[in-house]
Amino acid sequence: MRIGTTLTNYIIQNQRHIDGATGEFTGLLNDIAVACKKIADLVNKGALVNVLGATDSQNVQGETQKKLDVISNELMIEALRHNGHIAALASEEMDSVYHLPANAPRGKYLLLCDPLDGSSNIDINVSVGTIFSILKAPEGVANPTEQDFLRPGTEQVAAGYCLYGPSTMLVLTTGNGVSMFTLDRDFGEFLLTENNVTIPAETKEFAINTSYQRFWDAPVRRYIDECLQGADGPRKKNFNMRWVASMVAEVHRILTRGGIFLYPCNSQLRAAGKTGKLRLMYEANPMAFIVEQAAGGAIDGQQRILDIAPDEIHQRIPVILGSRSEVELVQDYCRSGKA
Ligand code: AHM
Ligand code: MG
Repeated sequence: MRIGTTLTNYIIQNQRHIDGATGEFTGLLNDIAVACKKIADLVNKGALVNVLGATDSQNVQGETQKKLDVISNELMIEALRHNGHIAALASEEMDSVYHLPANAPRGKYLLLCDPLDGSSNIDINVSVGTIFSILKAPEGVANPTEQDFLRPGTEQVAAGYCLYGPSTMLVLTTGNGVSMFTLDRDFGEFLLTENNVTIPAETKEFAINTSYQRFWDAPVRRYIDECLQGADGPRKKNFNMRWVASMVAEVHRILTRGGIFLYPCNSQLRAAGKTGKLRLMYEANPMAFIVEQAAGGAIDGQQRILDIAPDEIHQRIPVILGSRSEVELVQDYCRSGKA
């Protein structure tokens, strides 16, 4: 598709090729884009509109919510609840599934989202993002339950994220490659700036929070240790390292120039009764879909993330994603359990 095409045009043109398309999917993506533009505006204005800092509430995961976490969640709901494009919504910031008002028309999609990912970066003016995942709703169910959301990532109809960085960018897959759109603030529209995004298979850059090093399992320790040995070690090349602490920014970097991102489980998380840090439904699945559509890999260590059958909506899992050959190497180490 032509570079410079608006997101709306892009979606309409893509939908023409889908049998039985009614325009509802176009409407849904437009709703999401509207919410993202509003969030982008607030992130951009920051302290000027008093949206920085924490609230005194916690989310279901026991994390203190930032003001912008709560506001972004409200903006997503506001953009979607009366338009008839979704049947229900689930969010990292809400304990349970959000049901539409009784009088609101029901659509045929389920939306899952992390309204503002990378919360620890909000107050320090570093990139944050919104992540979303779209599933088909079960037919004839007015108020879908949590059970209806528990589908493996392979069933996602679309997934994407909006990165609030120096530029605001919306990155989208509908299962037919990955496209990037940049927000033209004068124009108020997301315009296509890159099509058929492909992650290079090889890389020399890794991203992991090394402050947890003493809690890592042996396979992760081995992989990172070999990267750090650089040209003197078994990898025979020097590696660079990055850690933004915003998954959206890390994935965006990997889509742009390759790399591997690891947020493994570790003994500290396990001691706290957790199975990982990142959430399967709001973070891992949509990012895995995008990364795979860009020729990369995404695993939990042992298996492909998209194949995981979820047990519960706020489930956490280990995430390793990025350049395919690196992800496969980590998987080999994890499967053989070698130190
Ligand atoms: P959040 O959804 O509460 O913002 O947490 C998810 C974020 C990811 O974007 C990022 O990769 C990770 O948490 C950073 O965690 P840490 O501070 O442990 O390095
Ligand atoms: Mg998050």
